Amino acid sequence: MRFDIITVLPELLESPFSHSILKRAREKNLLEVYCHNLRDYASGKHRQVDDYQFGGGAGMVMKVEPLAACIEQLCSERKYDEIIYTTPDGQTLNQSACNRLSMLENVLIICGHYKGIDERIRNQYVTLEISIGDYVLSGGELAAAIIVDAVGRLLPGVLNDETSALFDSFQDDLLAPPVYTRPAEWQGQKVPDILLSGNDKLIAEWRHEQSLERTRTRRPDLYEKYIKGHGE
Ligand code: 6GU
Repeated sequence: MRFDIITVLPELLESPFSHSILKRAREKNLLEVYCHNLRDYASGKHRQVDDYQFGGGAGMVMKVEPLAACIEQLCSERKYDEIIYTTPDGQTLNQSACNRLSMLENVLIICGHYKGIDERIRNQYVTLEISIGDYVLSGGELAAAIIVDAVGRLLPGVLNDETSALFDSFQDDLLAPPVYTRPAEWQGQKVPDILLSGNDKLIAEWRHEQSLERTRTRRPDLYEKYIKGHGE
């Protein structure tokens, strides 16, 4: 899978894809990530990418022409399955959206900045608008990094234990159960006996119960959805 990311801050996106799981995914050519500096597509002495908004008001707006030039260039090189704009007024990212995106070949992400991008770019090119939650970031780069991370790790062959993504929090609408590693006792806190029992069936049942209980107390909204879907 290939991501192209249009940004005014390419430096901000160097590190997130250069470590651990995503680094390995790129080395194995399962994941490609290319960042494009919007300023390279701006003209004039100042290579201006933003401008005052019509109608007045504080805050700059990302200009049409550099974005259009960059998008047109990239679209002439390959067909994109989605052109995503990261914005607080987009649909909130969730696991099912990540699952769907992980099945695509080419995805272009436009990182918003300042007051956002000129509405005409959204009308003309954008096919999907994504927010990562109900709070405001200073720019869309960290949101883009989150999308690539959450989607990239789902690609077949990226995780060592290919099944492990299936047991993530949210993958079946339940939160993950608690986990422990050595030592078996620390500061008077003991690892639950059942995890040391070696009984895989009982362990699986315990984990499922813990998932249910955790979801019920922490995310009643998810719990409702799960119970409705599974008839428990
Ligand atoms: Cl995608 N961008 C910005 N600037 N703020 C956000 C966001 C995105 N998602 C939540 N807040």
